[in-house]
This record gives sequence, C-alpha cells and structure tokens, in this order.
Amino acid sequence: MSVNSNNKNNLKITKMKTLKLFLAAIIAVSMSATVSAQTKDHSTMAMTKTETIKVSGKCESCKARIEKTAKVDGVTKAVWSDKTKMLTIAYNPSNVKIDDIQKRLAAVGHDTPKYKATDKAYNALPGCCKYR
Ligand SMILES: [Cu+2]
Repeated sequence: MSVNSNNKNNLKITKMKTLKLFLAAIIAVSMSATVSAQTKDHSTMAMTKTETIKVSGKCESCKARIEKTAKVDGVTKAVWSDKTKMLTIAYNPSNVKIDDIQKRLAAVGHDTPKYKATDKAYNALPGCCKYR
C-alpha cells in the first residue's frame, strides 16, 4: 500500500519535472526567436537605402501599376506621386538593384531615366495612362 502510493508520488514528481523542463524549453526557444527577430530587424534597417527616381506616368492606375511593379522582394517601400512623377523606393541594396526595377517599369510601359518603354509596352497601357 505505502509502496504503491510512493510510486504514484514519484510518477507525479517526474511528470511535473518533465512539464517544467518542457515549459523552460519553450520559454528559451521563444526568447531566442525574439532576440534573433530583433537582430534581423536591426540589420534590415541598417541595410535599407532610399532612392528617388523619375518614372513617367499619369493617373491613379499608373500609380498602382508602378508601385506594384517596383515592390519586388527586398523593397520595403515604393511610393509614386502623380504630381511629381517621382518614385521613392526604400530597399535592401544587397538583393535589389534599382537598375532592375527600372527595367521592370519600362517593361510595363513606364519610362525611367535609364530604360524607356518600348512602343509595344507603351501602347499596351490603357488610354488614361498614355503620358507621351
Ligand atoms: Cu494611368
């Protein structure tokens, strides 16, 4: 009888110990995840470059197209103004080249300082977007 209840108590203690270890492991893992996320954010911030380039366009749908086209992986912000025709891009220079973004924009019909849209790409734009 007493041996039996001792065994039960031991089992209970072992279970609690396992649970405590388990919880400690979860806490340790989530803490290290938070730390690495912060480190990552910090390095991303340090690596972010902002540049403004002129992109020809006209209206709100140009704005949507230009911003969507510029927002490739590594671009954290792309904002185009239909008043100034300027596109502001915040990006990580280690995986984004402004040159490539200009190429992409020209391919969907918008002239950039370095690449002009082909007539074919330009003609494919909707009427409201014809800026030339
Ligand atoms: Cu437009």
